[in-house]
Amino acid sequence: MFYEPYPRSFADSNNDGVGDLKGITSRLDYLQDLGVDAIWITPCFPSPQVDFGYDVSDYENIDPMYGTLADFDNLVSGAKKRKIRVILDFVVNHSSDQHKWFMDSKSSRSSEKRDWYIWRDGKGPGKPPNNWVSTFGGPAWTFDPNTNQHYYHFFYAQQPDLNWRNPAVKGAMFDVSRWWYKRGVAGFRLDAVDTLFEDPGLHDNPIVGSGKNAYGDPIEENKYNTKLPEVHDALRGLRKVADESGAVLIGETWTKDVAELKQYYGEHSNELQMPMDLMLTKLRFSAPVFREHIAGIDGAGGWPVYVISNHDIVRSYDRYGDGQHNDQIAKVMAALYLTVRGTPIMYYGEEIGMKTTPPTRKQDVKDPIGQRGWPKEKGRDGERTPMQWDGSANAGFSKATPWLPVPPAYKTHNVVAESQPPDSVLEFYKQVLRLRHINRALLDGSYMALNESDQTCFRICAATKVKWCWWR
Ligand code: TEU
Repeated sequence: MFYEPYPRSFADSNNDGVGDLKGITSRLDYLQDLGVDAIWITPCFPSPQVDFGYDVSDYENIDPMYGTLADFDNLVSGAKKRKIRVILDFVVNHSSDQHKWFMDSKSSRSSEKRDWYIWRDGKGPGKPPNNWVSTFGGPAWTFDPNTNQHYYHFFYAQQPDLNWRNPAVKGAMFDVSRWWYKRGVAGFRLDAVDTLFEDPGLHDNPIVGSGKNAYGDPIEENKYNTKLPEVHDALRGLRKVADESGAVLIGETWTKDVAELKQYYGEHSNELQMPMDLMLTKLRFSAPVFREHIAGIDGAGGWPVYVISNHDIVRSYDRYGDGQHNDQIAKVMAALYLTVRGTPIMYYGEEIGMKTTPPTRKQDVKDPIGQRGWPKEKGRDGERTPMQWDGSANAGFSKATPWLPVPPAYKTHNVVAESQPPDSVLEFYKQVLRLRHINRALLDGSYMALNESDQTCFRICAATKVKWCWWR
């Protein structure tokens, strides 16, 4: 079972209100006891933190806010002692605009790094090269008056897209992954892989309908700037490097259907070992709906990777919960995704039934997309609130005021309070995970749905012989 501790919000060791690597290290016993086999840490590299670390200004270091490389090494060795592997987040599509590569690229048209990013002439004075809008609002192009060209960014302007068509960029990114593998990293979660390539002809994207999104932009189909076939070449390249170290690649793969998800494993199983099934997060709580979906994923030929929550979406507790039986529903969901054939990836706090608590006033919003899209888009603060460790001030996350407020529900839903009652969400998670680790059928058994006409979801596992891989 893979666990995602969002480092800002997991545990704060130096009491500055922001979580850090030493904080994660201090909670390794908890993670081991819970039944965690690997942790995926969202970006902890040096960053101006415009997108809370997804704007990396140095791929081969640790942001002082989170600690040092030595702290990272301690975390890896502490985890290893507990048979927990460490996975990092690789922001492959873009860097920060403060990365030295981009600063160099921006400095002049003749810069050696000019072609490391996507620079184009506008269609005319004040006009961007085409109609593409950023998924975080506004145009996907920003004009640089110094060199009189626009640069492309699928996300914020502070996150310029790297040019993956440039072999030097590819090589540099492959080297970054090697550098971390040598340091003991067991693999990467690859961020936003769909957005790696853009149509070189820069065709305008089709506009869908006449409405506007939360940012006031026209709604576009990302036909020419996402999911280009070249993405798979890049993944094959990254996989080759991963194979040198026996590492695993997880993909942030937002797919429309099973057929699309299947492609990410690679035709010869030579791309991602673990493309995430994020479609699961969009289903309503219904046994027949889940059954149909899981049958599709299980039958796709690859090793399924189930995700029900992460740092970008409303927590599963609220999404599947009916407002009355949320704890019970959280347990049903745990039983489901922790026992189906595949690897589950759990977001921190799911095991105690944490809920999403969005800000109620615009001035409290920290996530820029929430500031930009308020009130329609409140941003992602609500699912990033501090981990609720106990019933003391700040839920035991920090002695200082946390960077995001601790929701009132921490009084009932916290690790200490849920460690005693045998029917708590936490105890349920622990019991299921214990079973998962001792029962061969739950580890590598095959999947068969039972009672298909019934509204309840039963299944059976029969042990089969499969090649052992540590991430399974
Ligand atoms: O998310 C990519 C992504 O698809 C987002 O657009 C997602 O749909 C959005 O956050 C929902 O509001 C990844 C990271 O998970 C996210 O935290 C980063 O902000 C983003 O990449 C940019 O690096």
